Amino acid sequence: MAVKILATGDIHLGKRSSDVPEDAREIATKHTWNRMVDYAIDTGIDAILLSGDIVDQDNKFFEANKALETGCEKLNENNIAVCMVAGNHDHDVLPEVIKTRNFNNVHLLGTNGKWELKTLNTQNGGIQIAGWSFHATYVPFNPLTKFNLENINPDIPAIGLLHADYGMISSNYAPVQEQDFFNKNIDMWILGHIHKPGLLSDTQCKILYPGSPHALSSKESGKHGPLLLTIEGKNNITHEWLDFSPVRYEKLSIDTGTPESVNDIRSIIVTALNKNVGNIQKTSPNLRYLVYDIEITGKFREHTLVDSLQQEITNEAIIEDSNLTASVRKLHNKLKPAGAKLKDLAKQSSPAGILADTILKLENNETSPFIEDLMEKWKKKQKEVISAKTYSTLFHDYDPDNTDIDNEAREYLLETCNHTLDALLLQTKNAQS
Ligand SMILES: [Mn+2]
Repeated sequence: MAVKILATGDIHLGKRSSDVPEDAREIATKHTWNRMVDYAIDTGIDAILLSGDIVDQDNKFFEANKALETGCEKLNENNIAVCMVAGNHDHDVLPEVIKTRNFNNVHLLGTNGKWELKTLNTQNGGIQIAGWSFHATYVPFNPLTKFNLENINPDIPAIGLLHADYGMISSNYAPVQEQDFFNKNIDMWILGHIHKPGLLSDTQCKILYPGSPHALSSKESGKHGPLLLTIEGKNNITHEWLDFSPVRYEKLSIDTGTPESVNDIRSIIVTALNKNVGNIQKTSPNLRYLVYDIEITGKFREHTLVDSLQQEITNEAIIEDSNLTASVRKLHNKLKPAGAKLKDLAKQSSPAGILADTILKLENNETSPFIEDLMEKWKKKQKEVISAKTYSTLFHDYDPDNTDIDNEAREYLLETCNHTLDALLLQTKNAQS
């Protein structure tokens, strides 16, 4: 029989998904943790592996601790082993939780800055788990340079657990690179820290980010859930992602063509949304909330009219049935002014000409002193807003390390330039007529 394992990281127990109704029970990350525990018991999983940031020490501490403790208790009673390492968000609290109850089957590996190896003898075969835990919020060095486990049995499958910033030369969160994982006698590495799931390498050994099993914000788009590993032997470990997150964030780009009216745009959006929701529902029947970031492209006469549509569409749920609520978090207006010949306009030195030139440059990822100046101003303002006490609750999830600020600035500028050019051309037209 094969050894079956559930692996995940970054559950951030205590947190809730953003941009969904506050009162919904499923939006708390403990919901997905509980589901993992039940799934493990119901389907005969041999072990659960957790790669750090399981608990979020800044959020609902007691809820988080209780959920982890109750889950571990159930797993322990059912003889399902749990191996975990700590990350930057739970280096403090994880050892506390583990110490208080001291379950036989629950192991926190690699505390005190030392790599640790644990052999699990499951009823379906033995596996070795190597792990290293964060001991502080910041780990500005590569923990793999300290890897010194020499007692790994080369005949038994071995899995490594590490919270780390993959592909980085320098980082405050354990910078590691592909080759650092090689020649360690480990068959598969399960990493934590980055919430986007993915297979990072499959050359010498498999390296994976399971990602957050419960999508927390629009930055974590697409399918999210724990990894199911099936281990038939050292060179035969397969993985698949289970679709567990009750919340899913999606990005959707809709080409509206050359719509005649705002009503046209609205109906094109609703049709596209319905189709997309239908497709996702087919593969994810347990999904409860679907939150969209939509961008619309095409050519339209009166840009300003789209403002009210933006408000309207983001204000209420678009689809709401007993199982699923679909809503739009943001509608990015990427419509271009209809009738404006940007290349011709860009040759003029008029305000409209400067705007047209700026739009073309932003679209082609080029820059100019004007764009640089605007970007600097935008970034400065953005910083002020984010650090302002008044807005602190709005930005408590804001992670500057995980935000492409230049890209955000450019997108904002492009939208605003199109908007302004459209208004300007409309004014000129009205003045002439
Ligand atoms: Mn982390």
